[in-house]
Amino acid sequence: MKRILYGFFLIGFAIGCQINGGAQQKAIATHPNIIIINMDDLGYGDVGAYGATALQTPNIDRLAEGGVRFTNGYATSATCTPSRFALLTGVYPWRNENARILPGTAPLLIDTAQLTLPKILKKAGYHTGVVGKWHLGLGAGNANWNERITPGPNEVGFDYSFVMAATQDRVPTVYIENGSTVGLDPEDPIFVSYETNFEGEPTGLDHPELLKLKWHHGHNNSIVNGIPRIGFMKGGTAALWKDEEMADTFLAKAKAYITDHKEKPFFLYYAMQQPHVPRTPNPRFAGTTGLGSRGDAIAEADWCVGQLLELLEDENLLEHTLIVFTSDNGPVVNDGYQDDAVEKLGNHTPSGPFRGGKYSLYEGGVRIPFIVYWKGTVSPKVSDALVCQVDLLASFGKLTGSTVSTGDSEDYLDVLLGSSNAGRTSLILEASARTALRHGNWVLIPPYDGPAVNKQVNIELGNATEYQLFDLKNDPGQQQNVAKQQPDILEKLITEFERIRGA
Ligand code: NG6
Ligand code: CA
Repeated sequence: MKRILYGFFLIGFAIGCQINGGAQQKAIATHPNIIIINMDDLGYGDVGAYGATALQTPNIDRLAEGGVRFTNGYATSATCTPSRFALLTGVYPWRNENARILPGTAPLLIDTAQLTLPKILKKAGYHTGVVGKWHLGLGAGNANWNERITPGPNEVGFDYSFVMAATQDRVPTVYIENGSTVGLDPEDPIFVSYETNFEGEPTGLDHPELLKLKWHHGHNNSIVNGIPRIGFMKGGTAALWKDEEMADTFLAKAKAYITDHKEKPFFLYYAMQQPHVPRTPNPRFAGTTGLGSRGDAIAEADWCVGQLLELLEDENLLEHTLIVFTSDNGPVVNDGYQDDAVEKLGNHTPSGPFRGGKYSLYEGGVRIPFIVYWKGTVSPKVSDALVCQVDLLASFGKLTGSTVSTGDSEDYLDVLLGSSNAGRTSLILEASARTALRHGNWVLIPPYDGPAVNKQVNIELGNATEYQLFDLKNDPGQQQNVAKQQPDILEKLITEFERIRGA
């Protein structure tokens, strides 16, 4: 009831309408709760609704079957930090040269003066929270993890934050709640460095006998919970996270956030850590899929999604909550640990029909699951409209009554809600600072130096000495470069690419 009254408040004061019988409906229609579930390295082909058969994802499928399932949904980038930067700021990541995979010691990437999605929603009366993977830098650089770490999520629009600083494979391996390390014993301070080890501390390189998970490439610095990480860390024993409990921990925080803020419109950015490495599914899920730890981590994540939906249902919030389900970038099977994901992959194809994966400029890097679910408001359908996470800012701005423009983020609310198919015509794609253009059904990849394949992860990166042009309509797997056969289209796309890139 309070929620509805609050809705009246918003309609009455923020929009200036008369309060009348229709206002209740209107309040919910313009100010639903918003949850963005952003998975980490989940591929297009990892979800049942997107064609996976070797792996079951019944809860994500439930969202897909009851909502708009986009087949042309994109992250802006094939890696995490830039992708998340764009999702939260509505700005293309290649405009910010620091938007690269960040170490745990990096300063906050988002300027505190910058417009962000949570800031827009806050202004519209929302309570805003982030739970999960941050990976957008914290503090002013080389943060002191034993004091309040600022600026961070709470300074760029989130009222509440419970995050890991970077990635599960990077130090510091602790949770940070509203800027403070959770469970820290002041007598046992944390020290972090990405340059040098701390005297006497074992590393994955020197002490393989201490490892429960072996490294394959990189990931041979400090050992935490028997897992070798990227970066060096010492101390903070009581605060260290337990990897196998991470999913439960984030889920509990996400659920508590919802329960605590259900009386008011809320925005929850639930940034799940699966199936990024190290894949540490809870023992309840280990071994359940036959696909090894990567599959088991996805099964665990799917269960978390189910738990969240159950809570929303129990709280009678499902019809008042718009849910976006997506992933920050495409999939990778071997991302640096010997974790059986390669050996047990079988016929499963994490990138679905697409070429490449994480780190790649090919579709596998950036084409990701993208579902919009809003029970009772959004009608189920499959949409082939071109949509991108960079547009969530302007679109949700529109939904909640503000007209916002960052230059890059455009309002596609009608498309996201399934009432229009007129998605983007052009979109710049990024992978490790290289960019490409999707325009209509065409993809243009300019020539880039560098290896064609990253052999460590076994992924084609999209680098070639000549322009590559693909017709996704006839060739979604990007097998035929038609740049030579289609000189007019090639020229048109080069012009469009340079126009947007400002070259
Ligand atoms: C890479 C890591 C990889 C992963 C990635 C970030 C090595 C060799 N590889 O540098 O394991 O952590 O960074 O992934 O260290 S992302 O999803 O956060 O972008
Ligand atoms: Ca990622």
